[in-house]
Amino acid sequence: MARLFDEHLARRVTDLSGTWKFSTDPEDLGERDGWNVSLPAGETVAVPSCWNNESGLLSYEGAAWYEKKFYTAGGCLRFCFGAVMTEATVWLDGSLLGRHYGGFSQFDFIVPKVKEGYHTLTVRADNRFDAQSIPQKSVDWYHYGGITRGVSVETLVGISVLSYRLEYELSNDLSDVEGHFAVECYNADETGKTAPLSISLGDTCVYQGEITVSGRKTVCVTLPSFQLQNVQLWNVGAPKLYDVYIKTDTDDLFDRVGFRKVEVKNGKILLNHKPVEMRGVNRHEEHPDFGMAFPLGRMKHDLDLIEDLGCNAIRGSHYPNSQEFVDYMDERGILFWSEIPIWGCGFSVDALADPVVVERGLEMHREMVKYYYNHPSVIFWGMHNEITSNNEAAYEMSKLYYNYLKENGGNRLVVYASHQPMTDICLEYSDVICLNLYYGWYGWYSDALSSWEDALNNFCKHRDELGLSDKPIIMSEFGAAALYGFHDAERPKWSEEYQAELLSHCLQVFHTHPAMVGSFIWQFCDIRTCSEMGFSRARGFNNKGIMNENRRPKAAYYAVRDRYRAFAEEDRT
Ligand code: ADA
Repeated sequence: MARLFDEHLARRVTDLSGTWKFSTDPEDLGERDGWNVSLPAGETVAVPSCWNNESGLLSYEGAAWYEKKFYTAGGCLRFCFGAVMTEATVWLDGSLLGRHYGGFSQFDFIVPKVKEGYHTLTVRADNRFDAQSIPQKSVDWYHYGGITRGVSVETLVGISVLSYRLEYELSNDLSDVEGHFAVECYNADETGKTAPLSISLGDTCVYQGEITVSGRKTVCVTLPSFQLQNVQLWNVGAPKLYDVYIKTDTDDLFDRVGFRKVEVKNGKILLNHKPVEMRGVNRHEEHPDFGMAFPLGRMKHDLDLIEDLGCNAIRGSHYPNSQEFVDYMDERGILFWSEIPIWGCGFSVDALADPVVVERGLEMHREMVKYYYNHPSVIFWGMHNEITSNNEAAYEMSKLYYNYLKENGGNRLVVYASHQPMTDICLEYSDVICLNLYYGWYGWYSDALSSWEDALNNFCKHRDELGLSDKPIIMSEFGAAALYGFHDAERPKWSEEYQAELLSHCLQVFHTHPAMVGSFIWQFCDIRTCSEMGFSRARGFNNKGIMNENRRPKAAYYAVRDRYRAFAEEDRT
């Protein structure tokens, strides 16, 4: 899939991004009328894209069909999708390949014997919501639909490497690595086959052997362990990456990894044994011109702005971001919080207890772990955001996800964002306590800026009474809306001045509070949101960005930059 580097030299990969035939299906008649065999009418659109950015389709919710003709020299083909919002059904030449639920994760289908010639790939995307959707219909971002990330077709020959994970431990002094690779391989031949398999890590060959896979089967093999001495660590701002190259006689996979250790000790987050303060923003992968089909060039631009702010961390609110974006974090040495789109306020207690919802969420965690495991920048797995965490269903869900991520997620902290910390019964299942609080903004909080200190101190008392005093605290969301260009010397709410003052005040309070280890401003820039959010969202946008949706800075941008840069300077001295 789309990365910042080529993943394959030996494997043939054809990018299917570009022009596709497209038709909406508001009556849901496509399957009945055989659109999977041939899409009757339609216009030509670009993929990846969101259909909401096409004329007349801004608020279209329903099914839509995409069709692409492509040529192949034939063989065993793997169709790879970066993301389809939200439910995808895929056909090749009219035959069903499969379905995928969830708008923010990769998926693929392998078809063993495809003849040379022209073929038709058809996708039905559906962005409707029901009681078991993740997220639910009431969510604070726009209900986009479409093939939002890249599509490619790969030709698999002999034994190929579908995925891998590098599991490792660092020695106590962090200088040496003991690790092993686990590889997922597929054999495209009809009969069983043994092939050479080698893995290099940086300049060192860490495995050389053979692998045997039955015909047209996938296996996952854990390889013997290796040692590497005197490794350079991946660190914030100093991100050493090592190349990984996995090869069979007919296939290959290239990637990059980094070695670092993250842990919580004595109320601090330690990265490579040193306390780290997270200076972050919450960022949606959204732009009103592109929706959630966010272009690579704009990703770099966002990151340039985030670095200019003095940030060292980003929360990918509220779903797994594109792999390319996370590649950028790896190579820039920025810490990343990756989460799934269980966005609480929309979820009733019944939905949280619904086995279909719970399983869908678990599957999203499995996919997130599978695709992002080897990224050193990902130091937090986020289980959910602002669910009603004061009831049994939330407790059971948190326990299940926490245990899954702790067992399978590698050296990372597992967290969630809580908006009702005084009644939250799940806090034991968050390695760092992450609070979403809006003092100074929403009516159910005090407006006095001085209330932040009291709120924090009260919560710390509560945390200590729960016996959780070792857990550090992060302010994972706080902020105020400001309309870009609205200035007023009286600093009323919605003015740029009020937002700047509130954020500046909060950052200083958090930075000097002994229990706090970081902050994530809500939010990086204004985003389009959905009508369910009602009149509190002027222009149909969540306006709490420190920039507007076109990335034009508000006064808060400079106020935050002053604070974050000063904190960064303190870090250096
Ligand atoms: C919540 C939520 C965000 C956003 C924010 C707000 O904390 O997690 O997605 O909706 O509130 O702007 O109110």
